[in-house]
Amino acid sequence: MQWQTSRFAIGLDRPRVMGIVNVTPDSFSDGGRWFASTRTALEHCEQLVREGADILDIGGESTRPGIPPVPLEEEKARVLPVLREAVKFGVPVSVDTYKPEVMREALDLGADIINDVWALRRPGALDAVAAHPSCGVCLMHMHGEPMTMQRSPMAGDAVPQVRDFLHERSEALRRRGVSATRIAWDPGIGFGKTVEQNFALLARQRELLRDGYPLLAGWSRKSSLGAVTGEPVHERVAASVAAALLAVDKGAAIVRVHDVRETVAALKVWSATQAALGGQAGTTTT
Ligand code: HH2
Repeated sequence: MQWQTSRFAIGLDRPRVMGIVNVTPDSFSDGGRWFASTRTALEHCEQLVREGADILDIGGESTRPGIPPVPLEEEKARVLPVLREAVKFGVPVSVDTYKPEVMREALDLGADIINDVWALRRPGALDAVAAHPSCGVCLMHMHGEPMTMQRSPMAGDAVPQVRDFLHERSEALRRRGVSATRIAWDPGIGFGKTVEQNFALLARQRELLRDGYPLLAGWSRKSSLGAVTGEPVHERVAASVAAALLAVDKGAAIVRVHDVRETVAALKVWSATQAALGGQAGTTTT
């Protein structure tokens, strides 16, 4: 299987690691660390690529519960200068945004993937992606909106609701002529869900694979991990690696992580185990 993106058909014969680059002052786990200047953010991009990131995901607005939206011009000023250089690093670059204006400018600068936590529900977002001939898109499930989502999480069995939602969003995109090979799904861990619902989405993740879209999972440092380990956000590396490994073992094609080096090492162990079973692990075809 491959994920078609602007410049790369990303081979999914082995699990892929998406390294997070938050160019924000207020992200929940690394707010402010890569925000000081474009150069700082780019150094971080380079480090993630050295550590084995297959994809870089650049974001300029935190989705941390309760954080107000960032004005358009501010988001562009944060993301676009970093993107302009990051597209030269030889790996696919994704932009984490829900604003169609940012999507369009990012795609013009050569972004490979649009990663939208709103799954293209904002006016103009479907069209911004559909207007591009080949960019990849990650559709993520979110219940409610970041300002309030953890105050009123979704009710009932999350798994079929997430699947139905992502199915509907994919169909909306395909009706606009976007091929299925450009689309990835993300259950949206921590986005308007209880701890139990997040773990149900991991335990039963294979139910989200039936439509045939590659699955991207973002557990890195999330509060559900803190809920079970009792650890504060900066001490959740081991828990995050464990969750990434479980997600891959249950069929995720891509994991979105802060701690690239540790995740890459863990996934090499997983791949070696798969290879011993006679599987396809170990080859690279980005
Ligand atoms: N999680 C966050 C942001 N974007 N995109 C996808 N596809 N999946 C996710 O799980 C996801 C996401 C939140 O994490 P982070 O970027 O570290 O924090 P913040 O939103 O506070 O910048």
